[in-house]
Amino acid sequence: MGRKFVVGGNWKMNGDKNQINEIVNNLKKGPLDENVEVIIGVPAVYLAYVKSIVPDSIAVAAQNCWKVPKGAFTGEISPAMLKDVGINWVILGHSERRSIFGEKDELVAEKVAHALESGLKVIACIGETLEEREAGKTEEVVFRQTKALLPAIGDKWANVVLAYEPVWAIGTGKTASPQQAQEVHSSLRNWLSTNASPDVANAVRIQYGGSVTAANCKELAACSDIDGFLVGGASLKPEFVDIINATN
Ligand code: G2H
Repeated sequence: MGRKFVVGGNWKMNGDKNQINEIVNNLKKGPLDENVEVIIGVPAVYLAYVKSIVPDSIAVAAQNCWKVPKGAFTGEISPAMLKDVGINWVILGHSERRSIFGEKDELVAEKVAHALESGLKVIACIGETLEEREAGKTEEVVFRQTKALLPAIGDKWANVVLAYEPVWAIGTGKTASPQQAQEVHSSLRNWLSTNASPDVANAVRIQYGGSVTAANCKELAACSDIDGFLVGGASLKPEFVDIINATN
């Protein structure tokens, strides 16, 4: 199938210069599997600093951006600004943006569209809450969130990674079992085959996110439709190297 494994770190609102130096030194020490694409999602204020100290083989991502190039949007940053400081990736639609900051599917789609138009690559996050899962609505929610992205992505699927992150597994220590994750990834791929195209479904990389650790990553990585991880808490720790190397 040839989908390159892709592991993202999402530091969220964590880290200071000392900790960042430690994390980056640890990544430099590795060794990291050269066949894995690595992207670290960094708080906005540290993006340029991190970019200046990581090897080029590690991409740096913003954790959010706004939907127009510039203007009176106090506190926001644009894809053009990210590109200007050498940042080529952005994480959009993370469940914390959706639940804490009220981002709806439509806004996430607008951000994704503008980020892609501006030449950024996007990790687009989707996933259901515990309530939705227990109500049997996992697929309905994940398909709805993805459907909103289709016109935003258009023909730019090569610049998109999807991250399936069941909200009940985020930062809770509860990981989706490999079977649970594989089931959603596989049905999402089938849905994409019908609603985007078979080529898109076959080529798009779908990361799993939600309490991924060195202890559970290998089993998850062995699932045929899991093409990488988006890692929160563990991306701040030395075990992130083991997660990057999960397919070895
Ligand atoms: C999900 C994940 C990173 P964690 O939010 O995107 O966080 O691994 O801490 O559950």
